[in-house]
Amino acid sequence: MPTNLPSEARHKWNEVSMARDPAEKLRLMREFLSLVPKHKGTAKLCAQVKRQMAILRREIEEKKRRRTGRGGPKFFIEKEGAAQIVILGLTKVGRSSLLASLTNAKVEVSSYPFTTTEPIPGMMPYLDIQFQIVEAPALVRGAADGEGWGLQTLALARNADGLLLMVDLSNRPTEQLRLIMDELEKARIVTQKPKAQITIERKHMGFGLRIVIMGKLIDCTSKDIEELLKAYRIRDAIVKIQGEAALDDVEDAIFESTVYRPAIILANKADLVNNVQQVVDELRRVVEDRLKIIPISCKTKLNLDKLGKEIFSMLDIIRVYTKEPDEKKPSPKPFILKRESTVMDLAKQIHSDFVERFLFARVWSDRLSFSPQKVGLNFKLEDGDIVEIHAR
Ligand SMILES: Nc1nc2c(ncn2[C@@H]2O[C@H](COP(=O)(O)OP(=O)(O)OP(=O)(O)O)[C@@H](O)[C@H]2O)c(=O)[nH]1
Ligand SMILES: [Mg+2]
Repeated sequence: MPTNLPSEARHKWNEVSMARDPAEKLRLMREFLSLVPKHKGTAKLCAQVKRQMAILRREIEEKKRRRTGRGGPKFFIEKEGAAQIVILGLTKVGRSSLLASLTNAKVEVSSYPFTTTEPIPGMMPYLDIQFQIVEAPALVRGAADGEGWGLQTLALARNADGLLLMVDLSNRPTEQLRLIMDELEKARIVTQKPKAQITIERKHMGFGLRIVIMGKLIDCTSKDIEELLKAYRIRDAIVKIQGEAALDDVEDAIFESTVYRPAIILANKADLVNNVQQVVDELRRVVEDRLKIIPISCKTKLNLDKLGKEIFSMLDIIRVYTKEPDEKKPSPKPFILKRESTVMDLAKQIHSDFVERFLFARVWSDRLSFSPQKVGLNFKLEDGDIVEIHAR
């Protein structure tokens, strides 16, 4: 999204980012739009800002409703368990049926559309951990622009650790999948690991600019990034760049960061169609092989027993068990870490000062030629490892 905005517009956007009060933010966004010249090159940006304005308006409404005690749908569900997984799909695809099959949640399944009107969580046991599965209200076309419960639903997806994209095999599934993918894209949620991941964390005045490059810059230098940020009057922030990023990607991130959420496609109601494989192939073409597609049936329970494993592997996580030096057995409850995590990541999760006090660790695992093995902070952990940390 190369925009070439006039400098007044860039400065205005800085005011938008700094504003805390939603009504004030909304007013500044309107002013920002009036400063953006309207042409093809800025159309995408304008649409995106309008979407953010729609979300703000909803938030303001929701706050008002709560003040007057009238309730209303919630935006977020507090995370529990090893990960939060949100089920997204059009109405009547069987989201509630799936939630009821996988978890203990009490949900209403019905043959009428739009039965679920607010997010409903349930806990799904898998091995010795639990996933929190959340049924989101149905997606409709235009969700990302505020249709139906679209904004709440996509906010849930943005906040989740992973997504189950559900379609009904008996009812034009490729169209459903296209709609879901379109709305996710508009909401800047990608289901494929992006080349670049950029976060801009605004800091207090006088903090200065800190640019942390953990990946590679494409056709630009950190000086260019500094210049760009200054053009937006962003003077105090930490900018983190992972992967391969070009200057345009950084400019994109100034407006709204793209988030990556891993996803699996669940093709439900396989019991209703005879040519399941053929329809699954058609679905595969929509996502160009990028996502895993699993035919299921909530009615006959087809493949439901495989979902725990699939979710676990989609999330790229490992379970690590800690042991006190003077205990015989490790704690039964594992720590959940990202794949490729090290002893240092584990130590950080246990306690903020554990890394400074760290002496050495001992690791037990069948994959090692002998156990326990004495290791340092950079030792890479794997699923099932038992770790005993020795600290000062
Ligand atoms: N044949 C068949 N019917 C199913 C299956 N899964 C769900 N259904 C039926 O599909 C209808 C809708 O199911 P729900 O689970 O309520 O769907 P939902 O996606 O939660 O729908 P809303 O919350 O209303 O948007 C119900 O009549 C279910 O019995 C399935 O695998 N096979
Ligand atoms: Mg439902």
